[in-house]
Amino acid sequence: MPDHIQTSGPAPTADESPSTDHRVYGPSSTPSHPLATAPVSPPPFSVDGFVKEFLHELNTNQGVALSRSSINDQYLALASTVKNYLMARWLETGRKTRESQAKTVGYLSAEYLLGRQLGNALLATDLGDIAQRGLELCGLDLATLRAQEVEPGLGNGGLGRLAACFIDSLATMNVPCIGYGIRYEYGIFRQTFVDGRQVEQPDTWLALGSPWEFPHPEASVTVHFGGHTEKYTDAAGTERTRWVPEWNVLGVPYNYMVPGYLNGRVNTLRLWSAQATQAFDLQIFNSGDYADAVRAQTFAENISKVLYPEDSTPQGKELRLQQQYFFVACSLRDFIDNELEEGFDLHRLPERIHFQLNDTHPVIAVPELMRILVDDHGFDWDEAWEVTQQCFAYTCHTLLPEALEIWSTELLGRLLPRHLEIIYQINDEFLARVREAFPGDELRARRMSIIAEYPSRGVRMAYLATVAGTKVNGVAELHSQLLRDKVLPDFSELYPDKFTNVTNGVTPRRFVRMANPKLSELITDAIGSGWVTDLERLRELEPYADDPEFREQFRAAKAWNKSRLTDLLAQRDGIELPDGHLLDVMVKRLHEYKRQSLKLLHIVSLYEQVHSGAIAAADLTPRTVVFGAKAAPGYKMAKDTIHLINKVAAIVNADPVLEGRLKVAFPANYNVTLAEKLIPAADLSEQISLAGMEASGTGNMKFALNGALTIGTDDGANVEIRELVGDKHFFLFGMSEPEVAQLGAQGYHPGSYYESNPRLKAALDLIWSGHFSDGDRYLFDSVVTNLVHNDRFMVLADFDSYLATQAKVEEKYADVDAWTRSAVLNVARSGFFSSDRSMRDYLKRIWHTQPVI
Ligand code: 26W
Repeated sequence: MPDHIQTSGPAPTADESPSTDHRVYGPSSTPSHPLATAPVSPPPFSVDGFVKEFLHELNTNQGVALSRSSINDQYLALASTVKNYLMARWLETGRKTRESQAKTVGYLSAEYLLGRQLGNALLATDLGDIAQRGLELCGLDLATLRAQEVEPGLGNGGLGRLAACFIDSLATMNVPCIGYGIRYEYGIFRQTFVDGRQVEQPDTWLALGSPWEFPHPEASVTVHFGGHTEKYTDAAGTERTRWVPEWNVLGVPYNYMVPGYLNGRVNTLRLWSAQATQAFDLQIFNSGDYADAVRAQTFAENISKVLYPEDSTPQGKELRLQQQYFFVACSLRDFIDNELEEGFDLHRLPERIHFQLNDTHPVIAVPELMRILVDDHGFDWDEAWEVTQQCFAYTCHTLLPEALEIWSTELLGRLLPRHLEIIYQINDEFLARVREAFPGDELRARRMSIIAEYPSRGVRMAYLATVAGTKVNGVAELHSQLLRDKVLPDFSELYPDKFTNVTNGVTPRRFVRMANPKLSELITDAIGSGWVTDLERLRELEPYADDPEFREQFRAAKAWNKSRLTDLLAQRDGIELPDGHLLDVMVKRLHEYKRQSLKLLHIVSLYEQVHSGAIAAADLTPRTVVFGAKAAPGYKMAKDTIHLINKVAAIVNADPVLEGRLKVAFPANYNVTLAEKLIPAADLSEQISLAGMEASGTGNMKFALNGALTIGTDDGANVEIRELVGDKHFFLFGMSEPEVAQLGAQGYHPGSYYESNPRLKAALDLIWSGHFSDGDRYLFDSVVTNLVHNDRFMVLADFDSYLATQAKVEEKYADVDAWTRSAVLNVARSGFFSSDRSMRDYLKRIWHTQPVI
């Protein structure tokens, strides 16, 4: 911490300083001009109205004439035009929510994987056709302008995308919600491949302007860090504690629209950006040490500089904790100061807000609310705890023990000394309760303590969230069961009613209606358009599975999506997608538990079997395997696996024997925008994680809803997909979770599978031989050795079952009608996996609030 962080400067005089009391709203006297009192109205919903608005934005906002406008100018003007159609709704939503004093959902998430905004805004306002026509009349092409948008990649994977789907659903369901998060200057890295290796590039998503955000510096929040605490006696003679922080930063809110689908509601996503409280130290500057003069600024702004690209193993970095506390402190202050009426009695806070903790990342919000209530609002401890316990609920998104955050008491004590004190007091009272419930069971008390003593003293954030939250939920039935039985058994025993499940879901607006227009049209022609906001209506498609005409059109839609993908990958990655291939797709973060290596062993084995003459290339079902996966930069095994996949692809794709039979494609930089083109084109969805490892998965849902068949283990939400679509329409393979547990318990020896399975051995040996690495036997030695001698995620144990099931896939794919029938039934029976249904579950079981019509 630089020694000269500004805590307070000379106050500028009244006449030269803008008012900072942003809570003074509205004109100082009664407006008389009719327009000043008229409700804000959107531009005319017509082609002419649209063109007029667009040209106005281009000329006045972009400051260019159409004839001199760049594509980026045109895109920014288009974005502003669509925003203007949404603005009236946004303002009206704000007014209605404030007036209704309804309970709001505060979604606290360190990540939001939003995807491109323009297409979704056009869908929500039904402006698509008008915009298309209006732009044509201006000599412009909507698709070209849509392609100009850089997606905000403010998340790593599943957790971040789920947050984006959830806030879309809440807006569409007319539920008051504020999404709170961090406006990273750099989101998830842009992935490039150099000689098949992942190379990360910074994500400069803001470089060409970000038209969808509204900064409100006047509503900034000062966030404190460091320092110490001191006791004092207040006027009433009560002993109190004050925090004397050492440094602070400014949190500047950026508001983003979250438009509901065709319902006139626009909720808000408020992302915080860190700025120095004093941008620039003039004295130091004048003393000539320019670098030092701005050190404070850079230090402060580092807090929201970049997203941590890890999605499983926390690095325990101080900056990460600063990020977590920064956005949580801003959000709580913002809600209490700006969303509640002046003088609102905070004892009633639970009537107005329920904060959902998106994993452990925002859990520091619990001691922060206690600090605000006790230190700032004079509550006594029990009063404050009574309120705090009703304001939070916690969603766990993982089963990997190493993904559960534990913050060292050393770091917490240094950065947030008051919060550590509060956590200790919460823990003391909690352990007293445990000892009361389980007298004499000190081992249990030690096991359940929020403070871990071993290997070093740390705060178990998942335990703190469980103790403080009203509810704890997993994100799929199996996951929630494992949370109760294996991850938090002691807590499930102490608080049986606290544990619940809410199976994940995805928004049908972006991942069906927008991403798959051909299929959407077909569905709407058959059952009407109600399915977009009531996805269970897809059930009405079941009879059409037996309708040859419908199946034909269904195949035509899939073929259209495939040709659209072919064009995209050719232009984007120089990848040629062969025609008429079974499109076998595996897209998700690269992680050993997700077992991309199992998919790779399938490919290598097919290659080896053909070259050893065991099978004829001609007997292979023409298949293209498409991978999409980013690896956390520090995750070596994941990066080596990416390298190996690309090296195998190069050999397979250049092999004349396999020409037209087997192809491997690995487009770089898998993100939401690519997913929207890839998923609708897929035939086969790879969901092959080791049972008991994938909390839920959400890609699996998107594939099923877009008519791909799943090959998968009974893991996460795969179980519920299989139960709903039916065994005949799902390719189940591998061990179940209990079988995995049993094999693990009895001792798993991957080497024995290697030795006893010739086909498996041949495939592994081929990699080991250097065949895919120009003869270099060492390049991928670590990958193969890890599988044969360690194999934590039992790839070798599930190999046979996987390959046998892939053979069933080929068999079924040969029966076009049977395949299509199953694909239609997957769509028809996957309505449950709408994030609207997930929201209904949260509203009913956890948030106890309802839509405001
Ligand atoms: C601190 C590092 C870190 C960062 C992110 C640890 C863990 C995470 C996330 C919880 C990882 C994640 O994205 N989990 C995924 O969440 C999805 C939404 O619930 C699930 O569908 C996936 O199964 C789960 O892996």
